[in-house]
Amino acid sequence: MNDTTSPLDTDTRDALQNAVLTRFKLLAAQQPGPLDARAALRMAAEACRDELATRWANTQKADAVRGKLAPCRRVHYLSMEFLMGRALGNALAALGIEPLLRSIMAEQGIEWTDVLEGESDAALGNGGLGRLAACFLDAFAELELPSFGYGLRYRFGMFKQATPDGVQVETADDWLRDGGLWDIERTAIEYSIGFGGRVESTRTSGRLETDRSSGRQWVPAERVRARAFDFIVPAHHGARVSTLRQWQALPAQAVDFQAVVRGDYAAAAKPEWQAESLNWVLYPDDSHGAGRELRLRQEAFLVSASLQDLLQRHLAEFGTLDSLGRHNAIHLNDTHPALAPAELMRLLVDDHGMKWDDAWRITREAVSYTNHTLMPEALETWPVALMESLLPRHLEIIYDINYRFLADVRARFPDDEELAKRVSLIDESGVRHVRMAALAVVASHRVNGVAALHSQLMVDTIFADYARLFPERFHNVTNGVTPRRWLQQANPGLSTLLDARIGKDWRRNLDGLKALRAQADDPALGQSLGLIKFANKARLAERILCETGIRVDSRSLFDVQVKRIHEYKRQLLNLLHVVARYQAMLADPAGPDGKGWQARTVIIAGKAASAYHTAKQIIRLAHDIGRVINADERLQGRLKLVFLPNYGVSLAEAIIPAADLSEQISTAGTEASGTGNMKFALNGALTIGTWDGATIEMAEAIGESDVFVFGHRADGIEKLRDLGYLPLWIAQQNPALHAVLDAIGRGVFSPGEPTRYKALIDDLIGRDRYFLLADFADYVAAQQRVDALYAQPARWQAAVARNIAGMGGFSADRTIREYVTRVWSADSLASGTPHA
Ligand code: 26Q
Repeated sequence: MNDTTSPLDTDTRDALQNAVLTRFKLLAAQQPGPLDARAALRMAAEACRDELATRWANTQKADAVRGKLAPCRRVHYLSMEFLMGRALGNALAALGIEPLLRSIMAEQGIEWTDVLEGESDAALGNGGLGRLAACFLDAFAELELPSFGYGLRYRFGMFKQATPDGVQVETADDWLRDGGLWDIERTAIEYSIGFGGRVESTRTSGRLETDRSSGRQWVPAERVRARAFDFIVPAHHGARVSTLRQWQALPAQAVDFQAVVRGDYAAAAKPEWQAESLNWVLYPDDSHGAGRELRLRQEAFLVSASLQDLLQRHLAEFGTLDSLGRHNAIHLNDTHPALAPAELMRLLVDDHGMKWDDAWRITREAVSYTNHTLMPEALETWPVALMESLLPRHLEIIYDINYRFLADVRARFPDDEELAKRVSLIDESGVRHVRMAALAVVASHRVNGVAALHSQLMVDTIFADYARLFPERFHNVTNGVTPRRWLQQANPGLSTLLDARIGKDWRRNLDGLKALRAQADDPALGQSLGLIKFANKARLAERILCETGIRVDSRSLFDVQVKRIHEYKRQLLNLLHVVARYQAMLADPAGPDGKGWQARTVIIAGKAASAYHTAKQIIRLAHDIGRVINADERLQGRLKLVFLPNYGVSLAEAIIPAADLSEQISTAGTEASGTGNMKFALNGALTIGTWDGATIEMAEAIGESDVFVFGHRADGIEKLRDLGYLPLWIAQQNPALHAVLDAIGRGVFSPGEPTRYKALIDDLIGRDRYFLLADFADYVAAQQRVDALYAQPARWQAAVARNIAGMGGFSADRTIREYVTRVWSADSLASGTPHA
């Protein structure tokens, strides 16, 4: 029995084991036929769920008492995305009953990995932002933070990706096909959500007709119900849990009974379809996705249901709304839930009769906002006309907030009308749009970026005007990842080694990893690290063979880039290097130092937004290059390129522990933080990367000499841009680069369609928006340093050990502690006077 993952005393654990066992036997007895892995999965989940539900009830009771005794803010993390992945392995580890389940399955003759891998990923997110939210829930539970994550229960999550002939094909992710395994339907927790309609004035002849102080009341044209489904997230070192409450839309009435009476069955069924279409599908982040009505409906639906839930809980606990801001934090995961302040104002002022100024103070106390991108085209805006038709009262409230805010700006800067224009919540430069980031900044008492550089650039660029107006609001909280999922569960081999070397406490106190640094030069440690990595690579190699038919050598250097496919992340730069290496290997088989070429397997995975043509071309190019290189016998298998389809949390758990080299090669200044970078280093991959996002802070913590840093820094990129960047000139100066571009552009890798990549290459030579060519030469040089170090296993492994040792600060637990002190604590309200 592994006693590291659960601190339960023996009696409690025995009781839990007995309960699970009894439940399991009961379920097994109800099975009609012999048990298969799928049925076993359901039974295992159900057996865990009972215990989780008990812990949930206990947690809620404790939080209600705690809220009354010592005011401690309850955190409400609003996010359109939670990328939870699979839950069974995590639940069993947290409850400390994995060995028990394993032995039950063995008795039943069921393969344990079949059970685990039979579970679908809950892929209700695009990428980093959604996975961060999931890591945060894990930390909420672990740190015993009174909290709720609020999201949508999408019927279809992130699409499944197949790549026949290298072309991305998207199919529906029908993850609820067999019903939810984990979530608990709360039939009693429902709220009514309105859309459309009009706003009525409740004043007649200048007098209040009702006691509502706004004198305004929204009369929606449509209503749907939001029903709560709770997904319970266990702590690994305690009996507390955190909650992910996901809303499911239901028709206001199950059927339109009047239509049934008329015999119009088509009309009778229609409302159902309309309501359920609300949380039908997760929108892909194509960074140009604004303006879609269904998306705006989804955002409003999430926000309204979550805030109604919060209000009713607060009222039940305290009986008054005055203290709402002191006791509740409402956190906006990017601008996607940025309607929250408008909706909270509406609920407080229109529905609860509060005065505007009181409601605004409470709103500002409660709300905080994290920004995850600097890319101007990714900043959310909504056409005023769309908002007016769908959310007329919210638009009015946004106008009112803006009116007061701009009056204040004009009072402080009377001669600067341009400033007022720039900071206005309404963009009037063309068709009028609501600027969601502006709303989020103005309504929050704290705004933060997700890594030091990003937070700095945020106040220097997109939010410069707001930072001048409200300097005290802006902070940095660098991202982190949960070591429970990303080390303990994903890499049992390394976990066991760490336990033996530095003890078991790193799971809850990742800082403890630094003790490994003193042992970095121990040859025995290096050897163990190498063996564990080799075993992980061998497992991945099998999977690669199985899924792609490509045979790779587990002794080769595994060079990995896995993340969403986006131009700024520069998967194309990676491909340019692969082709350069290919050409160099053919031209000079002896290698740069005459000792032959280091064998490499380059692995790429990631999804492209379905409407993002260039990203899809990059995926296709990876396949085309791979097809040529992998079949070229002159290389004797010393270079392979693999694109693994359908990247997601579970695939990440298999790939990351098997990586030798982690590619973090975004254009400096574009990747807000990155969190994959952290998972790789934690699992003993060395990083080749630009001076960008959290990679900078990782390099500082690890020691720059143990990270392969290359390329222009953010200020250098800025300078290039200002000077008038000429990519063509760079291509002409560098014969190797020229040959690479020429080969791809002429169709060497796409002989059946030689012009397939002409536009891609023309764009690189003509514009190169992400400065690939500017960083190419330095990237290739850094790759040579990688080869040279890998050829010296003892030195490589010592660097691996120092990398792991340096990662203690990148736990989501540290991140959440910082949010608590800087953003969510009652104290954070004291510093920085609420302004508008
Ligand atoms: C917006 C409007 C309409 C439809 C979709 C969207 C949309 C959806 C998702 C826009 C953006 C996203 C996701 C962004 C994201 O994942 N950002 C990443 O956040 C991570 C966590 O902070 C960072 O580590 C990454 O650097 C950042 O890219």
